[in-house]
Amino acid sequence: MGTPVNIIVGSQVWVEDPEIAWIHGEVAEINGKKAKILTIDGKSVVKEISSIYPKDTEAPPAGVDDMTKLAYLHEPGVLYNLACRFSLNEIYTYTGNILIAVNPFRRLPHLYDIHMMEQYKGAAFGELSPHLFAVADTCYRAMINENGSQSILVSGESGAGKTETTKMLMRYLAFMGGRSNTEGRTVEQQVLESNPVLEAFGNAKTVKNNNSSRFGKFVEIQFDKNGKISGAAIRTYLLERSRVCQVSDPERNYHCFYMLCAAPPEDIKKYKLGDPRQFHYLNQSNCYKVSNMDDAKEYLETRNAMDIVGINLDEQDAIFRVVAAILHLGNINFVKGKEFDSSKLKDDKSLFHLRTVAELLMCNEKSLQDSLCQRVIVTPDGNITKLLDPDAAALSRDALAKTVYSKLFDWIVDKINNSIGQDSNAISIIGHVFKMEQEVYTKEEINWSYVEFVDNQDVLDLIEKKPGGIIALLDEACMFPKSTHETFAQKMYQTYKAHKRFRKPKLAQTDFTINHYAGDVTYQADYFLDKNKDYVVAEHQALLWASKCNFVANLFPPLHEETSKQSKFSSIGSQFKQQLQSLMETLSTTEPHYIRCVKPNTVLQPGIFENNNVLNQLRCGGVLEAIRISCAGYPTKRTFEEFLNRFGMVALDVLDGSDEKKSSIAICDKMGLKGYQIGKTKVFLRAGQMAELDARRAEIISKAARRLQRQIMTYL
Ligand code: AOV
Repeated sequence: MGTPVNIIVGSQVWVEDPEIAWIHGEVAEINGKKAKILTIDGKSVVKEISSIYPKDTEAPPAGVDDMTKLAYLHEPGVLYNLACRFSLNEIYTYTGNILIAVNPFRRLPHLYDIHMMEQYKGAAFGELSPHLFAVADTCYRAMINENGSQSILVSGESGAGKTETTKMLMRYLAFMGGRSNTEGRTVEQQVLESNPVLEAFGNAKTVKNNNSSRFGKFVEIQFDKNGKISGAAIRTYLLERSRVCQVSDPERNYHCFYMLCAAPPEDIKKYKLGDPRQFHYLNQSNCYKVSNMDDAKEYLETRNAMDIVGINLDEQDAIFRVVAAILHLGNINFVKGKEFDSSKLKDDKSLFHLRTVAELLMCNEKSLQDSLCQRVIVTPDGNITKLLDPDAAALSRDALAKTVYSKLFDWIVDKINNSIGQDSNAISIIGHVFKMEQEVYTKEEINWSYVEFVDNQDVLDLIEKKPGGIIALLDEACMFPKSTHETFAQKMYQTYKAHKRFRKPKLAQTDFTINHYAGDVTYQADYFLDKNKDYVVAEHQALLWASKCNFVANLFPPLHEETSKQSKFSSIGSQFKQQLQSLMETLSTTEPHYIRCVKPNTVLQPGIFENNNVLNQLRCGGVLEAIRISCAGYPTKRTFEEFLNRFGMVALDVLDGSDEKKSSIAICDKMGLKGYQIGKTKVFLRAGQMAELDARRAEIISKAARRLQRQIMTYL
């Protein structure tokens, strides 16, 4: 960010504060490079001048709807502006072409109703208050006018509001591109209804969000040349598999498990379910209910949404049979068997659950037990059967549960895609904040000087490079049966100890920190390995492929020898990378629009704005980075009129009453500003120059006030 200049005694400034991030104060003394500041909480602090920022005393009390309208584009200014707006329920703010959306944690129904949609329809961007509908509308119109694909990138941490934002975007696009319902279900209805289905199977209550999507999502909505919705594609990334069999208090497993346990009695009977507290996969946590969520009602709604997206009743039955089977599977326990290192079912209860699983999955009971308690190892001399001890058998059981669940999830996503229908369409990312800025400069016919973009290739190399990157090490670790997250972490510490982007946090056993361009992120290597292993155990595949239920069998088609060898070690890490790459390719051919969601507090309550927390998200989300980049250009733009109104007084002697442009140049020159630019209608100032002018202005005002005071004194 711009280096603050011209801080003088009496300047209103922002000072760093450990509790509220930035606090407002007034400079009381300056001593060389340090300043003493009296802060509004009554304290006096001494800071390096280079660490304090000028506060715009003329900022409108209700904030500005676009950060680029701030006189000073710096971190505290941005933060304070968001906080002001949030307190007035203004949750949307632009930063140039990025829309920042702060989660209100309360329903604001009017904000998204049909009247609102009508207003934004066709309105020029920036004409109305910032809104996600404005982004959607701009996108829609650009698509029609330029006949090119568009993309909207919605980002933010867990619980920041991405899913809600995406839903509203989809709703707006359905409003714009919908057509009257003639042939039953419309595409847009199906697109909207795909949400509850995906959420039932892919969302769960976490500490950070009561309805957290445990997968990445990319939604493509396709339009025909008349601007009507013609298809949609939903791509999902990296469902969190471990949650199926490991839940920590106070979180929950995926919603569908609790919904099914709250189903009408006939379904409960059919699937041999009951109280969720009896199931190991659910009772590891004491949390069974989510506030404002009625599982029984959600069950019926999910069934209904399944109808709409084209999942027929037989398929629905099969899906819930699989969900129930997973719950029963979790209750199969093992104890030591007769032979060395072998295992057998613990008791009659376990036998009951084993039988129920076999029944629900329509597979052979004995084969099911064998697939859990033994492994066949293929050697050049033939196959050897290895028995599994009780711990290994329990792991095998969990692996089966995870595999079945993730295949089920993939099936649902595929099904939705198939029934909505695809209309192939293709379509840029990053560096774009930049391009837009350049365009403004070009329009104003001013020189554009190249601004260096932060290069983070070294971070990408650290993660992705083959061989030697973190993902490559992870893949390698997954191939060694004996590796643990400790050995994986040790290997990383050793390999990257000299890498300037990699750090081992003090005291950490298995954590590691990567210094990304936007800041440090610490990752936990615990369970990294487990989450990375995605291959299907051959025994499990064979068992389920033999199922008498077509639905189940089709989730586990046999693999070709060749592909099976290869894909066996295509870990989730590499898959994820490949998926991301293809997403990046799609995005690089489209026009991106950015929405950055911000979570104002960690208690998920309305009305609370935690400064440090928000700041962190702005830093990591690249918002401040985007601002930093624009600061490197000409962050402050003012029309000649605005400029003269504010700064005319600093150079009354040089004003040319007839020409605003000449007067503006004269003021800048008299003030000795370097590197500013004059456009056709605006003055473009470099970082800090606004502060410089303001300081001069404040000086003149205070001198004038003193003079006036002296005059009054003389009269008295
Ligand atoms: P996420 O998608 O960003 O988290 P969500 O979209 O699920 O976050 O939002 C979390 C919760 O915040 C929602 O369930 C709503 O209660 C509330 N919320 C978010 N946006 C709004 C809004 N515009 N108006 C009212 N309430 C809102 V995650 O899926 O965890 O990454 O994985």
